[in-house]
Amino acid sequence: MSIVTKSIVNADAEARYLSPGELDRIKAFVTTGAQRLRIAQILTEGRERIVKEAGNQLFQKRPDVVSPGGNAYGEEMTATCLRDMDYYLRLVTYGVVAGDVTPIEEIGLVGVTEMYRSLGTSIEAVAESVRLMKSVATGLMSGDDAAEAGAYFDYVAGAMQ
Ligand SMILES: CCC1=C(C)/C(=C/C2=NC(=C\c3[nH]c(/C=C4\NC(=O)[C@H](C)[C@H]4CC)c(C)c3CCC(=O)O)/C(CCC(=O)O)=C2C)NC1=O
Repeated sequence: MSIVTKSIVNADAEARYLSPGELDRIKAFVTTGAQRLRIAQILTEGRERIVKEAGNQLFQKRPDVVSPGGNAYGEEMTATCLRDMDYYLRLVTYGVVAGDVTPIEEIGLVGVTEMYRSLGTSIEAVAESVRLMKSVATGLMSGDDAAEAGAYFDYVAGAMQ
């Protein structure tokens, strides 16, 4: 939910006008709108390159995951691994557009540790893939945009403990 919808739901639940604090937060959201949309566009247009380059870097750093016995060994499993990276990049774009990590949390982080444990996937390696995507993606942006986008990648990687 965006900050706008969330504030309205909260205010209406108490049949009151939006508070000065809520209006300030909505103002900040609107003011940063152009930047957030620009970032989402760069990530969306660059998604193939971001996933591919970060994936290659991951498999160089962690050859064990794509070696016999590794969780992403074989063409099909490697493709599934890259698909998961693409999932997280997509969720980052949702967070950037919403200006809020809640969509990322709800769609991709609730129960993530247990899920990867049950799949035999190293969550540390998934977190590393997110950090590598951050580095490739922020390399496509100016400093301010990179800092804003980077925070969402950090949030995802940080949740993968
Ligand atoms: C949008 C929310 C969402 C997420 C996040 C998600 C993740 C997800 N990743 C999965 C599998 C997987 N995920 C990986 C990923 C990796 N293995 C590694 O060693 C690497 C470190 C890593 C890539 C960076 C692999 C290889 C599998 C297949 C594992 C298997 O079938 O044994 C599965 C099991 C079912 C399937 O194969 O599709 C799920 C549900 N699904 C979702 O709907």
